[in-house]
Amino acid sequence: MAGNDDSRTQEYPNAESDAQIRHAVREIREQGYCVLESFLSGEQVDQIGQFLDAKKDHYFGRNNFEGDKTERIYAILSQGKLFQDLVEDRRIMALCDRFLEPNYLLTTSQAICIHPGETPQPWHCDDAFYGIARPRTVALSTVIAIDDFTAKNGCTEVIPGSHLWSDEEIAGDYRSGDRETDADFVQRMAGKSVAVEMPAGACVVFSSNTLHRGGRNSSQTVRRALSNQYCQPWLRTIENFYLTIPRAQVREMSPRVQSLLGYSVHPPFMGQVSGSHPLKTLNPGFVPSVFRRE
Ligand SMILES: O=C(O)CCC(=O)C(=O)O
Repeated sequence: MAGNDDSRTQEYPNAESDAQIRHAVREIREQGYCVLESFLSGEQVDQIGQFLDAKKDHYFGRNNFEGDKTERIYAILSQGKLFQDLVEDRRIMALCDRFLEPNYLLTTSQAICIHPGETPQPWHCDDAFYGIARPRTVALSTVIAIDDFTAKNGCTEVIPGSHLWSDEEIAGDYRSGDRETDADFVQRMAGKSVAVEMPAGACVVFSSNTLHRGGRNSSQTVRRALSNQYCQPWLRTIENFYLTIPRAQVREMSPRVQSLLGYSVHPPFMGQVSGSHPLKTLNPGFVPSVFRRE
């Protein structure tokens, strides 16, 4: 995996969080995932829970992957500073600094609420659509629990160690369509998976090439979560935030979030706008040079 320079965590000088990050880096490297306990405060959990409850029943998935009993609210960071603060949380940024190249991007930011009766998602990796040979590190995913995550209510499930599997070893996982491409895949994974049970406010972080899925919800209540995911600065992002989030709103966001949304240049010139830095597009009246009158 990328990022062997331990000095980079020194950007986050608090000794306790530094130790937490070092431990998390080790776990992600060794088993493909880690859990950050007490990631959110109780107040944040309550506020996000209330927000999600107010939005309930309008965002059901359209296929077995999204989940027809699962609600997904994409571009959730557009819904307030509360969500933007989580996108640029210093612990997550420290992990991204370790696994991704500078100028990494936010690739998706969504709420995932699994309703009672939902079946397990197909086993998948969040980077399956990038044609780069495995094992690779091209993205980092987070799932933040807004409810206690249990094996009964559809907590995230992971296959420890699968981030190190080759393309041949992983063959049969979900790529597109409705289910895993190999009918035996689920059987082959049985006994290898871990249900990531964790309290509300905790966060599971995993390498994008770790096999995982949202579990079956056989409880009577909704399992609510947020998922922010980050990718290398030279990849196409899952969500097209340029077209989702109005520039007037991006203008009010922090410099870090602006950069994560792609208002940044990956040297020497990836992301430029008709020869200008993309941040210039946030100035009212900006006109790309190609459209300017002489
Ligand atoms: O909701 C979860 O626990 C995981 C969801 C997931 O892996 C996905 O939608 O890509």
